[in-house]
Amino acid sequence: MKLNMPQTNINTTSGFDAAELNFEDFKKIVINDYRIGFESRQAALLGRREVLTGKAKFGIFGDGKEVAQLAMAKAFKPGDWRAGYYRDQTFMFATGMSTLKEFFAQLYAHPDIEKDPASGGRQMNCHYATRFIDSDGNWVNQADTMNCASDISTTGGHMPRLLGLAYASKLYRQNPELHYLRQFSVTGNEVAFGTIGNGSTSEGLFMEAFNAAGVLQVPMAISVWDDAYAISVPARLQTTKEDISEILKGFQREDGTNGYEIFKVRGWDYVALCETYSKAIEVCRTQHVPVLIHVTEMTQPQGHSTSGSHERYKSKERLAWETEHDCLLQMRNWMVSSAIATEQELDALEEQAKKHVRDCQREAWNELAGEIKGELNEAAELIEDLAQQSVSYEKLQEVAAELKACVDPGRRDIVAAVRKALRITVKETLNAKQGLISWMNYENEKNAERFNSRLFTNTRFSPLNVPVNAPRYNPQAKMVDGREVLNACFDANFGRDKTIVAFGEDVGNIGDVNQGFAGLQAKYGDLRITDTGIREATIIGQGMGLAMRGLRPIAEIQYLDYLLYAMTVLSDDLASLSYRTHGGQKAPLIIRTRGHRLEGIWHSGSPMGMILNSMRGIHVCVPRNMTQAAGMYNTLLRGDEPAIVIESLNGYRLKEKLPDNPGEFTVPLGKAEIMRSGTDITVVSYGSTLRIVLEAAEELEQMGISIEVIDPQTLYPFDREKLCVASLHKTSKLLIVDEDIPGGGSAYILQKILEQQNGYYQLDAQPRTLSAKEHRPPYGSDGDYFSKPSLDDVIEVAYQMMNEANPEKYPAIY
Ligand SMILES: Cc1ncc(C[n+]2csc(CCOP(=O)(O)OP(=O)(O)O)c2C)c(N)n1
Ligand SMILES: [Mg+2]
Repeated sequence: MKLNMPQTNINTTSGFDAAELNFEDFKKIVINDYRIGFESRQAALLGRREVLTGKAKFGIFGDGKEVAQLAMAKAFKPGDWRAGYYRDQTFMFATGMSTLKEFFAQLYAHPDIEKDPASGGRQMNCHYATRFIDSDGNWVNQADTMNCASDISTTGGHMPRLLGLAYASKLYRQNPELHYLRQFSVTGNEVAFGTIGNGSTSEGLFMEAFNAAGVLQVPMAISVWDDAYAISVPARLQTTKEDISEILKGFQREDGTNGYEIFKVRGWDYVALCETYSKAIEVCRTQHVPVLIHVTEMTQPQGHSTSGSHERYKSKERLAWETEHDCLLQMRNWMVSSAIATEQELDALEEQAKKHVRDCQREAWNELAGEIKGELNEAAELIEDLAQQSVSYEKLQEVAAELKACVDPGRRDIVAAVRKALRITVKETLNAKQGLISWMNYENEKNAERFNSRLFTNTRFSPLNVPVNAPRYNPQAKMVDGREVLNACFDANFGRDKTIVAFGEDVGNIGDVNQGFAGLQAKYGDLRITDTGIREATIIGQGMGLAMRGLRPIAEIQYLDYLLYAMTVLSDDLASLSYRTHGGQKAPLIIRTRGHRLEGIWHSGSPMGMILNSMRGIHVCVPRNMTQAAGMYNTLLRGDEPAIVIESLNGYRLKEKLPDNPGEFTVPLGKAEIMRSGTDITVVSYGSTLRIVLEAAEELEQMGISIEVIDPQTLYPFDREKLCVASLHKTSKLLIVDEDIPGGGSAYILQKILEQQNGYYQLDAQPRTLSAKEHRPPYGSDGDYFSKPSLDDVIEVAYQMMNEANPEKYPAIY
């Protein structure tokens, strides 16, 4: 009998094929699995203690879910992906994607990617990720490694991304033009594994992703860890019939239909779990059929998290049932009764495992504590030096003594002590002060890297580094509808780069509602230009997953007002990806949408404040016309960071000159442009209102008022060359015009110019903003006129500003 598997690895689990395995080998694998599960349980128990004794702040663990995860790990292969939630520590240990020591490093928030590769100390414990780009931004070979997309705390929030990770395999399999990209996929043989708690299947995002995967037929394997609770709320109040696989039965595929394979298995039954995962993942991987594995009868030995105890809401009977059905206990009993191991052997294994976990915990703690101790000693010494020279000797000695007496000190204790010492000596000139300040500046730089860096991946592939390339026009350049400029841009890019895909509602067959993609599906095929269902959140997730796997998606949200339905994914997942992995993951997704004024309450929105306030980590482009939009797409498609481009809804049919190089010219991000020079007022505006401002400038000119009009072009980044403040040097007056609500996008711009660019010091009049009304714009032209800034409004506000400055020259109009 030969061993049809890799050599048993002592750290990770191994798959087995019972027919090929002798009993001794089989035993070894099972015992090794039990050890991994038991160590994981010990980590959870010890982790909770570390929180309760104050060494860590919060803990949430995977105890009670170990055995299913051992089985899932057996089916997980290099090239595969996980997108899951905070219960998956056993799976991560069993696959080797994480270690016990890293588990504790994250629990202690060790801000170092060497210690906590998942997040560099930024995420709560059990929030996992593998680093799939290096520090230069290069992709690692994803086909050879096991991959874990970075977890988020919002339950169900990862489901849209899971869809995209699975969808990438479909594209890699079905589009032969992508087969050369072997560092990302081996012809789509990868499965995207998702995990979710039973309670979180109540989230809309779960249902949306579930349906979409059934339509798309992608290799997505969802495991529901069902412990019958969601914190304190029982299944009865969560799920119809208290049974998620029961109610999803309609998704089961039948002869001649698409759909799912659905499995249900108990979470303490090792053998059944191994069989189920083997079978489920086989069909998922080979046939690209999505599967649901509903794992029932799971438990929570320590309750939900360190925030409370489950004795408060679980009955005695339930607690007793959980004790009896503890999956590791059940596995152990089965091992003994099946002569896989004796009680004594398992006792010995458990003793050894406990010690090993303890050792890993201590090492992780000592490494962080050691670093901090070193810094603390340096700071305390410098404060004592300062005390020697200061009139506040005693106070400073006290600060140093308090610092040295700190139990389990953190970096904030050290920096806070140093800042206090500097405040105490604020009125003294002392030699020792400079040493302390230099030390603090040096440490603050390191702390900024630890805690505040990598909102964007910021590597050489950043769109900010894409070379600037001007549009070229030949003398006979045609004037065309704006949408045709975009169409030419997309066509050229699709021809140039086979990894680019675009999808969204009505994007495929008709080439989007404004025909930017018209004709391109016929030319490039429906795998590249694709219609989707009405499901904004998972359109974004679909794009995010593709972007993480080396493709270049353009995900379209039909109208800006519908972005709300995708905000959770944009804000929680996409925008935070680089930050929460400390630059270890990227998803260069481009979101294409259109907005600003058109017609009616849900087609005229310009919620720029909403976007700017919730999506830091995504570039925000607001092109004034389609040529600028095309240039931005050309830039973004050559960079590797996420961005949203908001085209002006009412601009598609305006005539623009068609450049000769529509797929090549670039518009740099953060480059503002002076649209018109003037001397009296600096007016900053973007998108649709910019046209109104330019029109107003003509009439104002006739009234003797000269305005300088600046288009920032992108709101984030904003005017990197500080043209706005330079303009204020000339005009000393600032007016911002947009069509968001008052205090929305315009307040953001105001902060940028007045505070960041120091524009405040140039003003000789109150800065003004002119925006839309607080309500949404009503339908019809009158609704628009009385709700959005009009030509008349712009002229009058600008005039009022001049009237305030010089009422004699500019008497009030009315
Ligand atoms: C979107 C969102 N809503 C609420 C929470 C708060 N929360 C954290 S865990 C949890 C319960 C989740 O239950 P379940 O999905 O069954 O997973 P379990 O913890 O039981 O494994 C809740 C409500 C959250 N993290 N995210
Ligand atoms: Mg639950």
